Amino acid sequence: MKFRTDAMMSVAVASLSASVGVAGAAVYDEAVDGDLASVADGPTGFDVEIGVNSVFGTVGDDGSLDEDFIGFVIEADEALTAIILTSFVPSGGNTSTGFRLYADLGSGYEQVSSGSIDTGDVGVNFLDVWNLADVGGSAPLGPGSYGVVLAEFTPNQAYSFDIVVIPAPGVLGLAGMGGIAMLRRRRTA
Ligand SMILES: [Ca+2]
Ligand SMILES: [Ca+2]
Repeated sequence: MKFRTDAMMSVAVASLSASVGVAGAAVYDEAVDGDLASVADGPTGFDVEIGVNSVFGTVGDDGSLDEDFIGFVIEADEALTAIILTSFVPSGGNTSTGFRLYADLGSGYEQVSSGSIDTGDVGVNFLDVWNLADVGGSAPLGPGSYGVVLAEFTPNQAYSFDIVVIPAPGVLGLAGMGGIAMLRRRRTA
């Protein structure tokens, strides 16, 4: 039973990913669009769209602290299903970089979860890793202003990650299936 519900979830997620993958989505590439702002300066805005939105950057440039802070808005008819690390290339003998979730909970952006990445985290959806207690408890996350911060003192750590946004009606179905899966696990436990 557990296998079947997990498989059903996998199929649902895969079909969702496939359907949103064809939609137009945005790219923020520091090499093209400029260095992302520091935490103190507030986020550089990223106009995400339904689909898989990709961010490419480096932190720690020039041997001095370079934080990167990107902010994006999930609209009322959208939901945030994943923030997936797609690459990480450490340098300078360091193996990890801070990777933190921010949100504007009504009085400006603040950190809602700490965290960090290393090369073993490529492919991981950080909505399954971060503490989401302040932003609804679990993915998918609803409408709001979110941000991601990367911070590292070692020069030239390169990273990329995807921000996956879906239409809100699809979220209800997925959340419903998740609820069913949880119920079934509880029954069989
Ligand atoms: Ca940067
Ligand atoms: Ca920066």
